[in-house]
Amino acid sequence: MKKTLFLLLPFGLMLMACGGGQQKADDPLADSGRTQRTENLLANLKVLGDSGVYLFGHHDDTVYGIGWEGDEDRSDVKSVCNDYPALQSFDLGHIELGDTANLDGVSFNRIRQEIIKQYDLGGMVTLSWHLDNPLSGGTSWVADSLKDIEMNTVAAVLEGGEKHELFLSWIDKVADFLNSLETPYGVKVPVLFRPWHEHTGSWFWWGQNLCTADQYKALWKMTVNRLQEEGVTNVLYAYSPGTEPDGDEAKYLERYPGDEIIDLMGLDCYCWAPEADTTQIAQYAATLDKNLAMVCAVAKKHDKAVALTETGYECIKTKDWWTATLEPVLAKHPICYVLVWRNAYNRPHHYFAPYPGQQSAADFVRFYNDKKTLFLHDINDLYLKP
Ligand code: BMA
Repeated sequence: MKKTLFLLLPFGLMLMACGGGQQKADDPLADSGRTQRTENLLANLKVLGDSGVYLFGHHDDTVYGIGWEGDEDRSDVKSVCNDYPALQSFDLGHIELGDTANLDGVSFNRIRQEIIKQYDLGGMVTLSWHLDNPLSGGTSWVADSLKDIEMNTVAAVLEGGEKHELFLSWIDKVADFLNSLETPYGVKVPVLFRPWHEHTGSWFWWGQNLCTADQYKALWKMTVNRLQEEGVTNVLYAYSPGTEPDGDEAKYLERYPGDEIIDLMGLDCYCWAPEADTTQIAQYAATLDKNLAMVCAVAKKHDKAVALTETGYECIKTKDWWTATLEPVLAKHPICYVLVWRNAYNRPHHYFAPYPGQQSAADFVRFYNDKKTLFLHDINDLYLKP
């Protein structure tokens, strides 16, 4: 363990140790209607941001990586630095269809198992939802051939729309999954849900040019209301636009669904620079810096947690990207976590974390050893009151 922030054993593990796994844990609701542990997680995320340290996260970290798929207890990140990310991320895309596996082929049973395991270890989980298009039958992504239909999808799922009932049944499938995130000792596992992301661009059917601001906000309200009606008490909500607001607070907030809905404000920002293109890498760093400065200032005004909800350099084409590009920008902003996207087993050249032998692996270990980055060994429980 390189840095110790939280010293207590996870509550679940304590009960398992002394109760033989049979005893039910106390899982009280806070005044907000959410579980106390969910509120504690939010409070801890704010403390992290204010403390100048941040969790490191990786999407689909423990379910596949470069050259492997479905192994137990494996992670490309762990293979490089001997520690798991403090934050795990998974996607619920295709849960709405009633499928047993998500759009990237990971079974929902396995995702549930990984979420509960991560909770037992005191770490955090975030969930995205690349759901299909209920009107066109296409994917989350806008296809030119379907554009006319996709332009009307958000309107169609709102109250009065032709797909409203179908869509509520899709949200109910998400609710069933969230409600099923319960440990054997009866604790609902808190997670951060991040639907309707990158809406400031126009590549998803809920994107900027595909619906009005009011429709987008109504989509959020409908989602959260329905999940609440379905008894979901273990979820925090993240708002994560892309970089299109370009540092402009008003643009960032144009479609913000409201303080009563959102718990964490974020930003998705990627580096797609070709090999050795130092100019483009520097542009990424400048864009990240500018946007994070604005998002952190807005989050402070709204008293929200704040994070870099998605980032990464596809194929990590420079040896020192972690400590020369990413870390210096993150050090300037009070974020509570950074999440890099997946190491796809099914899509060549689509990876964002190092694996053994990858050219940035040694630099990633330096990033790991930096006092500001928190991995699983660095935290003990994000669900206890800070
Ligand atoms: C995208 C890509 C896709 C993937 C989707 C959901 O950014 O990684 O290949 O299907 O996320 O994980």
